[in-house]
Amino acid sequence: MRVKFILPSLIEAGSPLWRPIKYSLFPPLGLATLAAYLDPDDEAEIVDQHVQPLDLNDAPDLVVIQVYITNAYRAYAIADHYRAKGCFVILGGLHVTALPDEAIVHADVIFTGPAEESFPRFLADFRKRVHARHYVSSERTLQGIPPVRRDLIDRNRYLVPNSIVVSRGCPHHCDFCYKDAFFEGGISSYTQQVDDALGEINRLPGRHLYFLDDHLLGHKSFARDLFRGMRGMGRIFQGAATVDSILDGSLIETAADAGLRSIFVGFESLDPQNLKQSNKRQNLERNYEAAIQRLHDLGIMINASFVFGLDYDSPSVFRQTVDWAVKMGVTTSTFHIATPYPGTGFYRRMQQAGRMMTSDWDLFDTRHVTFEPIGMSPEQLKTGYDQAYRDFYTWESILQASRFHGTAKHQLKHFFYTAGWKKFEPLWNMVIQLKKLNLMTPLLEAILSKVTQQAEPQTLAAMTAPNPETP
Ligand code: B12
Repeated sequence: MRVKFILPSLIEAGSPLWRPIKYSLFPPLGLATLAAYLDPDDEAEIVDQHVQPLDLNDAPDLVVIQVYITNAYRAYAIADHYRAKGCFVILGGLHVTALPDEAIVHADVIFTGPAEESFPRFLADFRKRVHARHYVSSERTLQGIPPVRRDLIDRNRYLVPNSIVVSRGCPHHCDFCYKDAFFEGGISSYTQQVDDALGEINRLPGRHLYFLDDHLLGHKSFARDLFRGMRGMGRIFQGAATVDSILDGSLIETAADAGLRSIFVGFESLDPQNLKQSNKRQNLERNYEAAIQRLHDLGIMINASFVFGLDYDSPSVFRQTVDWAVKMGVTTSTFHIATPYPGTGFYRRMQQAGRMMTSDWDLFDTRHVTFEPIGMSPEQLKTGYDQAYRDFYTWESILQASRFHGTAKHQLKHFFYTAGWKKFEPLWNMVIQLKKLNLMTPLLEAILSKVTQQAEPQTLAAMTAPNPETP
C-alpha cells in the first residue's frame, strides 16, 4: 500500500507573515508517529509543505492529512483534489476534533482526538475494506507505542530535527487551551513509560533535544525519573512548563542537572483577574519574579508567552508587559492576540456573548483579532500587539535584557539567542535555501551549552561599551 502523509502549510508560503525559519523548526512528529503503525511492506512518505513542494500528480492508495485551524482550507483543498482522483483520504488533528462536521465533507474518514489507538484500528479495518466513517480515540495510552518513523524525515530541512514528545496533554484546564476538547472523553494527560522515553532519547543523534510536550514538568514523578535517567547522557534540551511547577520542590534543579537550558513559560498575563477568568490557576498568586530568578540562577533561558486582549486588558497592557519582560531579562517573548479556538471554553463564552467577529480560520493564528475585546478596540489590540513585538526585539531592549544576566557568558548566551531568533532572518533564509539547516544545530547547541552562574567580572555591557580612548 502507498501511503502519503501530508502536513499542509500553516500559512501560504510567500505571504507577508511567512517566516521560513519559524516553519522549519520542527518536523511533523504527529504524522511520523502515525506512520509507525504501517506494515513493513507499505510504502510511506511524509510531505511537509513548510519545507518542500507538494506534488499533487501522484495517486497514493491512502492520503493522511493533518489539519490545524490555520491550514484547514489548504487541507480541505488537497483532500478534495485527491478524492476527485479516486484516492482514499483521511483527516485528523486538532481542527478536525474541534469541528468534525466541517471536516467530514472533505474526507472518506475522519479521526477525533489522539490517534495512537484509533489509527491502527482503522488500518486493520481499511485492509479488510470495512472501515467506519468516524474514528474516535477510545483508549489513552503511550505504552508500547512503536518507535516514531524518523527515517521518513529529512533532517537537513529542520533546525530542530530532534523534537520529541514523551507525554500528552497537561493536568491544568485553561479555558483558552485546545487540550480539553482534544482529549475529551478520556484522560487528558498521560505519559510514556520512563524507560521507553529514555530509549527514544537514546536513539536520537547529536546532543540537542526539544521536548514539545505541553507541560514537561506536569507529572512530577515521571519528570523526576526521566531527568534522573537523562543525567550523564550529555544532552542539552528545551521544553515547556508552568510557573507553579518551576517554583514547586526541586524538580527544576533536577531538570537543569539533566541538561535543561531553555524553557517556554506561559505567563500569559500580569493581571490576576485575567488569569482567574481564563482558569489559569497555576499562575494565580505565583511569584513570577521568583520563578524567573530561579531559572536564571540555574542558567536556564526563558521564552515567555503572553496573551493580549483578555477582558481586563487596557491599551496600557502592551508597554507594561514588554517593559516587565525586558526588565526581568526574559530571553525571547512570544506574544499572542487572544484567540478563541473552536472547542474551547473561551470560544463558547465569546459566542454566547455575541463577540466572535469572524470564522475565517486563516485568521486564527494569534496574530489577528477574531473577537470583540472589551478593554480596547480591535484596531488597538492589533497595533498594540505588533508594537509589542517591535519593542521587545529592538537592539536596545535586547542589550537591556542581557544586562540582567550576571556573568558575561550568560549575557552573551542571552544576546546571541535573542538576536539569532529575530535579527538574523536573511542568514536563516540562506541556509534554508541550501537545504542544510541542520548544519546550524551545533551553533544552537553551543549557545545553549552549559553555563553556570558564577561571578565573572566582565559583563557584556562592559564589553560592548564604547571605549573612551578610541576616537
Ligand atoms: C510543533 C508545533 C508547531 C509547529 C508546527 C509544525 C509542525 N512541524 O508540527 C510550528 C512551530 C510551526 C507551530 C506554529 C504555531 N503553533 Co504550534 N504547536 C506545535 C506543538 C508544540 C507540537 C505539535 C506536535 O508535534 N505534537 C505531538 C504530536 C505527536 O501530536 P499531534 O501533532 O497532535 O498528532 C497527533 C494527533 O493530532 C493525531 N493526528 C494529527 N493529524 C492527524 C491526521 C490523521 C488522518 C489522523 C488519523 C490522526 C492525526 O495523531 C497524532 C498522534 O496522536 C503543539 C503543542 C502540542 N504539544 O501538540 C503546538 C500547537 C499545535 N500550536 C499552537 C499554536 C497556537 C501555534 C501558533 C498559532 C502560535 C503562534 N502564534 O505562532 C503557530 C501557528 C502559526 C500559523 N500560521 O498557524 C497550538 C494550537 C491551538 C489550536 N487549537 O489550534 C498548539 C496546540 C499549542 C498550544 N498548546 O496552544 N506550532
